[in-house]
Amino acid sequence: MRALITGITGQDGSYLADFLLEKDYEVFGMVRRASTESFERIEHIRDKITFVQADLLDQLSIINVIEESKPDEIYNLAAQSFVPTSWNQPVLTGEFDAIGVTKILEGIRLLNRKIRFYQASSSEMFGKVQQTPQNESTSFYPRSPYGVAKVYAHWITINYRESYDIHANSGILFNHESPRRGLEFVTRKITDGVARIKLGLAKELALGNLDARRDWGYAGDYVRAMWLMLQQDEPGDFVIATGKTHSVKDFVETAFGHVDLDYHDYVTTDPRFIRPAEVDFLQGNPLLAKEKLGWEPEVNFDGLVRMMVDADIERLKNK
Ligand code: NAP
Ligand code: F7E
Repeated sequence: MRALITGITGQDGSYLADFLLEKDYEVFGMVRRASTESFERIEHIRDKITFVQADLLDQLSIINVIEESKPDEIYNLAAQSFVPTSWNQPVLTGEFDAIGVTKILEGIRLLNRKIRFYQASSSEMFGKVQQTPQNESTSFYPRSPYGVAKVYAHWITINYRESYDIHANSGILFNHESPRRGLEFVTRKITDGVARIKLGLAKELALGNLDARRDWGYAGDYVRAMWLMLQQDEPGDFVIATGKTHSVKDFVETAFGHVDLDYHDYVTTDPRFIRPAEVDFLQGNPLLAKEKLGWEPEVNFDGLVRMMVDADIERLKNK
């Protein structure tokens, strides 16, 4: 089997590449041109991946990589994925995260409609939640340009499924984290901060809204669900989540507690990290994924926090 992964240099792309290589896939990774490489997360497997250069902004480049890699499956993980940036660069976020998806679907439509497609949809589409817990039929109410762009991407995926009979799938993934998570996202910011404080490299950690609640899972578990979707006879939309919700404060408390520190001594709040519109509460219902895909998460909240804190301490120990 041959798979093309867009966003292979990102958190999910790296775990998915690990997973597919284990399954003996031939893996093609779409990367964009940069003056310095950002291959850190895939350094350990880079000789097993065939890299193809393209950009979500460039339709012809996408057509060329599909033609070159001749994939059975395409996983579209590439995106501008940081919510705060979507207010500073709303147009770019729309171009990447919404129209970029149409460009890949157009490539499939023109070149080979048998290619199975995975779209990285997001719990940010639920935004100001209309129902709890959120499932595949909960209405969307996005609260950021990122969320709005992902709603477009979600519906264009469904539209190409219905219009052209393409095996196009949308995974509505709730927040998933790991030691490979980008440093600006709250979980990794916290575990990196805890590690620095524990090792004497920092004195405090400034955060924004500590009351926001998320359904946090482990990225390594979530990429398995992406693959499972593409193995089904029928394409579909699936919520992927743990079903449990925790506040940012819970995450902070657990992370500091893991290294025997009291977060009250170190955490400050800074209005710079407060968003123009917030997603206050998310909790997914992964029942359909359990029933149809046989998918369940293996790492729980405490296990995830410990894994991330330990990895950051190990990384920073000799600095
Ligand atoms: P990430 O770590 O930020 O990775 C994003 C990837 O997209 C990087 O490889 C980046 O490449 C690539 N990219 C960005 N703009 C591009 C462009 N114009 N052309 C080609 N490649 C481009 O994100 P992630 O956490 O792995 O998330 C993967 C996907 O799932 C994203 O679509 C995200 O929106 C979605 N999602 C994530 C979560 C989550 O909790 N992690 C939940 C739901 C949905 P560079 O290395 O060149 O920057
Ligand atoms: O924020 C609060 C912040 O940036 C989580 C992306 O992968 O998941 C991610 O989006 C919460 C928010 O993730 C800080 O206000 C407090 O309520 O880690 P985050 P996100 O916005 O939920 C979804 C599913 C995606 O699809 C996205 O691509 O934490 N928060 N203090 C903070 N957030 C950050 N970043 N930094 C803080 O200092």
